[in-house]
Amino acid sequence: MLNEVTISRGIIDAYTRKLKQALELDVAIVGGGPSGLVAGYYLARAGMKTAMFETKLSIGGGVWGGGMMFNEIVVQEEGKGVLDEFGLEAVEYEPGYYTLDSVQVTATLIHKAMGAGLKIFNLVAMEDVVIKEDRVAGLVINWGPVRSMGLHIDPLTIHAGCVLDATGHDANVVHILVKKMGVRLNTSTGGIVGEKSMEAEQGEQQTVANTRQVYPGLFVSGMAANAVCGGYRMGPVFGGMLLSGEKAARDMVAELRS
Ligand code: 48F
Repeated sequence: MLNEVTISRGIIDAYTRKLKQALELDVAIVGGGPSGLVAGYYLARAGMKTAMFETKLSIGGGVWGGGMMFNEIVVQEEGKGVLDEFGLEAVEYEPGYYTLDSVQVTATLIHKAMGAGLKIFNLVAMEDVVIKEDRVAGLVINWGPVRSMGLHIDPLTIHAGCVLDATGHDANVVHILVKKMGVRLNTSTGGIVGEKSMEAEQGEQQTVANTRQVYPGLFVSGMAANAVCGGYRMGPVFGGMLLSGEKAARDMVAELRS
């Protein structure tokens, strides 16, 4: 006979165990889009204790919807290596342009990243960062719905060796840091440079070039990298997002091992 209370206890105990294990991390990733998921995969595979915090119910950010809700994405030649790493088969549309089903891409990125050891907390939002000795040293977190409903409820805190802002166009982690701490960033102006309009070729290259540590302990990837360091948008071509996640992971592993 199924006992409803055992079901409840199992969920509460399992979640509590998972959350307690995430209180002290090597890397905390904010945002569950493609760059964050790819970073999470490579970090976990490198043995880094990594967790992802995503404010929404679903993980995957801007991949699900493809281009204007046509649920296909394009990946160019440069991103093919990451697709192969994830076992994602692409259809060559024209030389150098591959199409993939966006639902399959999202599901696969999540599946592989979790299989590698990434822990994911959906419905959990970053609302602030922890600062220790002029370094970002963790996150202040709260339930996503608490934040979106503006409820007056104090948050909880986690510590992390590095934080990755993978929150897309909004670059929410960097915005909070600059707003509250008035710090100087590792960008051309020292501030948030801002995202430019559409130019896919440059945007894709800049997404990778802009992936970096912008303040001690705080890295940026994906559209957040272009929003913070200044770069064009590129729309539903995703090679740069995948390569940005890979580079962010590489840089954070190097930082944590230094
Ligand atoms: O925007 P998003 O998919 O991140 P990305 O890795 O990829 C960008 C592409 O999807 C697309 C594009 C491709 O050409 O331009 O836009 O840069 O996902 C960002 C995720 O961060 C979450 C948000 O809900 C989304 O799923 N997020 C934003 N703010 C917070 C957050 C926050 N404060 N706490 C937790 N999650």
